[in-house]
Parts: sequence; C-alpha cells; structure tokens
Amino acid sequence: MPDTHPTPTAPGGGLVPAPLSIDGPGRGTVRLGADTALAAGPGTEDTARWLRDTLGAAFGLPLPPGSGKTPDTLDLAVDPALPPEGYRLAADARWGVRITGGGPAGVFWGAQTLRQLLGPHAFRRAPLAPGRAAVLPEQTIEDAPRFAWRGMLLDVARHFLPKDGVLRALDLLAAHKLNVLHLHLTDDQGWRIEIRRYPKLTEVGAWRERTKLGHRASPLWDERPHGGYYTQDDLREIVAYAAQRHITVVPEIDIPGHSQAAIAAYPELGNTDVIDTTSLKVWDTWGVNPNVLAPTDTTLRFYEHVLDEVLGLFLSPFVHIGGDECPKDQWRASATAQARIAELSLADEDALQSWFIRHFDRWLADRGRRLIGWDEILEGGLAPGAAVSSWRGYAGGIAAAKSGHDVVMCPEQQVYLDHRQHASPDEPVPIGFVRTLEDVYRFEPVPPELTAEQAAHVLGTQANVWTEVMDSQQRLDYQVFPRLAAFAEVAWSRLPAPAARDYQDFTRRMAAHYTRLDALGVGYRPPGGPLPWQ
Ligand code: TNX
Repeated sequence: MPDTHPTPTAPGGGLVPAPLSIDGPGRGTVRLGADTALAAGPGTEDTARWLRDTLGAAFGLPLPPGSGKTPDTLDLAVDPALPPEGYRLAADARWGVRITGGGPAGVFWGAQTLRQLLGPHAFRRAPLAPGRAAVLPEQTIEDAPRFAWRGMLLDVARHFLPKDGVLRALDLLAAHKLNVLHLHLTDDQGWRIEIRRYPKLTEVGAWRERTKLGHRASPLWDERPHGGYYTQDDLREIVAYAAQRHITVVPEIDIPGHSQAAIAAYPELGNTDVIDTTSLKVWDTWGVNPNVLAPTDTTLRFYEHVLDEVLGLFLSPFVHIGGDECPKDQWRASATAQARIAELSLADEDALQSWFIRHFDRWLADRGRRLIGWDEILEGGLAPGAAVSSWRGYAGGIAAAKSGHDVVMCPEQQVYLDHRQHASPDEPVPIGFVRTLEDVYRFEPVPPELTAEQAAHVLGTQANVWTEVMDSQQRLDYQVFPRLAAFAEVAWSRLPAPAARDYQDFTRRMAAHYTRLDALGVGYRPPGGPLPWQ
C-alpha cells in the first residue's frame, strides 16, 4: 500500500512561511484522487492551471473541471471580503478542499499552502512507482501577508543565469510566497538585455574575456570567456511566467555607475575627455568601478531609448535605475561635466547625480511608471516620486520614509545572500559578514525609530543575491537556501520582535521544508555544513 498520510509530522504540516492561523489538523483526512474535480471560479484560472501542472504531474491526477457543488472537489474562488493577497483554505472530508482568496493572488498563495500540506511528494514532477496519494488532514487555515513587496534580487549581470534558471527561480519564489523578482540586468561585468536599437550592448557588452575568481583581492582569473543575454522574447516569457505566479519582475538598468559594459559597447557614453573610453572592455573583476557614464545629453537620450524598450517588456509599475556606487572622480576631472554643473548652477557632483536621476524620475512618471533606486539616490536630493532600496543598512530607508518616500528594506548586513552563512573555513563562498539562517530569521524590516505613519512607507523587503562568487546553479542554491525560507517568513508572516521569535519552531518546520526542497532538487546548505563537492 502506498503511504496514505505523507504529511510531515511538524505542527500544521510544517508550513513555511507560517500562516496567520491554523484550526486543526482534525482527525479526518481529505484525499485528492482520480475523481477529484477542480472547480475554478472567475479569476482563479491561473491557479487552476498551476495546480494541474504541479499536483497533476506529481500525483498523476487529471483534475477535470467541476462545478464545486459535488463532494470530492478542489474548489477555487475569489471573495473580495478577504485581503487582496490573503486566503482561507478549508479541508473537510465531507466535500474536499476549498481555497478562497481575496483576489487571484490570494487564491494562488492558498494553492502554495495546499501543496505544502500534501507532503514532499507534491514537489516532484512525476509520480513515483507505486505512487503516493495526495492526502491532507482536515483543517482550516487563514492567512495574509505582512508586506506587499516580498522580493529577491537576482544579479544576472556578474554571472549570466540562463533563462531556465530564471524560470526555476520564479517557481522557487512562488513556493515561498515571495512576489517580486528584482532582475539586475546590467553592470560593469555584463549587459544582459537585448536592446534592438543598440545591438552592440549585447554583441559586445554581454561578453567578457575572463572572470576574477573569488572576491576582488584574489590573484586569480579563470582565463575563459563568459557571457550571455536574454532576448526580448526571453524576457516577455519570463515576465508572463512570473505574472502567472503573481510575481512582478522589476527590471534594473544601473546608471550612472556600474556601467562599464555599456561604455565598452558604446564608448561615447563614457567621460571621453578624461580617459580613452575606446580601450575599455567589459570588466573582468569586482568592486566599485571608476568608469561611469558622462552626464551629457547623448547619455540621457541613449538611456531614454533603452528604457523605452524596457517599458515595452516589463509590466512592473517600478523601474529600478540603480544609482549606487558612482564614484565622481571622472566628473571632477571632466570639463564637460563641470560645464554642466555650472550651466545648471549645481552645488557639486552629488547634485549632478541627482540631476541625472531626477531626469529619469520625470521621464518614467510621464510614462506612468515609478522610479526606484539604491539609497545613494538620496545624496544631493531625492527625486519627488522616487522610492529607495535601502542597502547600506537602515539609515537610507529611515531617511526616505521620514521624508515620505517609499522604501524597500534590504540592508546588506542582514539580507545579502552572497555573504557567508557560517564562519567555517570550509564554506564554499567565504566572503562578507557571517549571516546564519537564524540571523536572517531575526531580521526586522521595519526599524523601531519609524512612527506608524512613516512605517507605512516601508513597502516591504528584499533579499539580494549578488553573484560575483556564484557562477553556477549549485552555488546559487547553496547561498540562497535555506536562508530564503527564513527571509520569506520575515516578509510574509507577522512575526514578533526579533528577540521574541521562536527559532526552534521555525527549525522544526524547516525539517519538513528540507524534504520539499529535496524533492525539488534544490542544493541548499545542509544544516550540518558544506557537502564534499563544494
Ligand atoms: C554592493 S548593493 C553592491 C553590488 C555588489 C554587492 C556585493 C549595491 C547597490 N551595490 O554591486 O554586488 O555590494 O555584496
């Protein structure tokens, strides 16, 4: 007999992130079988498709359409009385499973919970012989997220991640109820988005001759070419695949720093009166790069044309324009930049960066979008509608929220997943602060110094995955998991203050969650430390 009760033994089925409330589990069970119908109410079609693709494949269930009136039904419905991303999941032996969401997204997050309740087998892509039954205990779960922006940044510029890896990342975000993928598409080390008007951005800018191994102080390069980019159709596919999962893809085109790949492709974008930009190549090392964009009309027009194409591809209301780590030395030395400062009566080079960012704030606002940038965009004055990604600690986010600007909290000390997760010298990526699973679990996105009104400007939080030292899917998996599961709970669940959080309860639920990640084939850092291959 196949195992009819595969649900993990942790309380509440070991849900991660933890829901608001669980009434149950009761003594009875609900079994989804060959006869179970899927009744998809208006607005739940994408979740129905997703359930057929995942549970249908894992358990060999046909899930034929049904009316919701018969017993043994998986019933999906929208009830606007619930919060938009909230849901109620009720499993009852008399009629089956009913997921009601405040909106289509709520239904989808409820379906993610259902998958977890069905045990690790629900995360496989085909049934095992002799097969497992899809069974869950009777219970009722009420749930809704704490934050609207529950994100992960994926840096596909430092190491290109082929499209399949991005789609897989979207599936993993969805499984953790995360809803923003911030795609860092351009940097000194590579330009990863096809721009029809400027083909050299990818012909030249997407490739580098070699790559620094390890962090920037390392003396070694790999001495082989690296590169790749997404075509516009790839990006349309990524955006649509994300939308089916209620995930927004926020594109980042980093300006005016982190732009050497663009300058290597189009040397006129650089400070040509300071250096010979025709000799620049796509950068092959890490750190803060002095070769930044020239603050000229040529540059503004060029990036308007780039952003025109970006807006055509991405549905996100926010467009990230970077703004981080832009050294001003070349602007200090450039007669062109100094003339611009004089012409605009600006105080200094910081104000010139502000002028640059404000230009794109207005440009995006005119097109119905909003600008978001790293917290350096606060220096020299923030553009009126701009939102801030607070990465150099909380200070930028606090200042922005106090002045009425929206904030995404992603302080590097807490949620940079490129940083090592253990002090052991065997750790495969030995850079940065040690940030353990527990450290991430105790991360609090809203600093206590904000009033309730200011705190309402914290749209949410984001874990950032910079890939200087992550050159493969295995490395990514190892750095991102299990910490992303802790992060997801911080972003979704209403946890108490950091010191009062029940980490033991989280680790008990993680025991169940590791079996899901195993079934998915995610190469997470095991609780005991590195594996031999690393
Ligand atoms: C700082 S976060 C950066 C990135 C690096 C990261 C490495 C930010 C806006 N800039 O360019 O990849 O540190 O941890």
